[in-house]
Amino acid sequence: MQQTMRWYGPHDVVSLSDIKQAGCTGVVTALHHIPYGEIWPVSAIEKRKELIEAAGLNWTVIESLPVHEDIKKQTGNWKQYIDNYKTSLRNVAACGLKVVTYNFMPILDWLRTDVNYELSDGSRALRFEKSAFIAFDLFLLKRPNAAADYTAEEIEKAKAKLDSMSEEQQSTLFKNLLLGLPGSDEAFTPDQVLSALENYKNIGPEQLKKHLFDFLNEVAPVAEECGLKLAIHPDDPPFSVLGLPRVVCNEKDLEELLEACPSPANGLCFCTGSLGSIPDNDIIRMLRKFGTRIHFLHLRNTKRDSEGNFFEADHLEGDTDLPAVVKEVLKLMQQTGQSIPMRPDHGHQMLDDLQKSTYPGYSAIGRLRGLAELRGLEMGLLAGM
Ligand code: DNO
Repeated sequence: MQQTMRWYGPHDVVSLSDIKQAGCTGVVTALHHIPYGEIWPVSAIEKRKELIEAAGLNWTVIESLPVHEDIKKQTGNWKQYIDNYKTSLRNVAACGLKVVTYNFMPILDWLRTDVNYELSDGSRALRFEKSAFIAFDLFLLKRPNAAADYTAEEIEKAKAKLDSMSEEQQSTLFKNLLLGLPGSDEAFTPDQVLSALENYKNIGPEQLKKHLFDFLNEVAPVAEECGLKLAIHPDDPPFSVLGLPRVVCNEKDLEELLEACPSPANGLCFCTGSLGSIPDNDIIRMLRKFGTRIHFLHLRNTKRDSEGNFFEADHLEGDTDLPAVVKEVLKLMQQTGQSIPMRPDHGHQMLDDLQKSTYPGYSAIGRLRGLAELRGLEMGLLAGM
């Protein structure tokens, strides 16, 4: 596997040199300063690429080339935004890039109720706690009609959760769930989220799927023509949140999206962490099934409980059998003769990371630990193959 780490750009506390020292050959990054929907100009792509190459690394994957909200809703200037997306694809291909990650989650990206969950060894992880999330939705965000989405028992538990929290804990919960989109330091305001939610009130999952497939059938031919692979990231967590449709959650969703646009350029960012956070997803089966359409791998693990809560476990622990995953990936790469780029996904905040402020999940040492374990695993398995 091509070993990479995510780098948020020149202002990232984790530097290119840190990433190089972690043993990566490349980075995964994006031009986060360009507003969603605007064209990525060749000059800006080249400039970023030169910076990365000067540090002795490759720009292996773009994560992400974001999809404008108008495309997801098919409102406003969505056609123009699709044209812009195609131009950006041509521009990144002209600069020699090969893989483009994106997602189709309405409004928000990944969501966690706790970004500082203390593990027994003193390190800190990201966690999703269902009752805390419902408490946020009902009592802090106060989404209209939210109660209709939950059972009486869920509401009661959420109320008890809220009552057990100090004011400070409630405000931290609120802040965690309104964190800005990846790479942005600006949080959402509650009003922004509530009015954005209002715009989705007539868009159900079937409609959103149709919009996704329409988008793919427009952009995948361009990607194919210019030698790019598209890699959609699954929804995280992989279920509906705040009444929003989420349509990239499970085997059926992935199967439908690959069939709806059969171009080999239309593929997946196979994230074992997102997909593995619900028990219905059989990760190994999905890997076997979608193998040649997997263009990028996010390797991490989660530990679920019976209530639907989960936290991010060490990379080789948790509910997903990562050794079995890596073994399957190695077999796949032997069959295709292609090396798939991967990154250890979120890492724990540990050792000196605990004193630093990084994007939640993106500390240096925790990810280095994940990467080193995965690298050792790969080498060990290859030796026996
Ligand atoms: C979370 C990441 C996601 C991912 C996007 C892809 O840490 O895996 O934010 O980058 O969903 O567009």
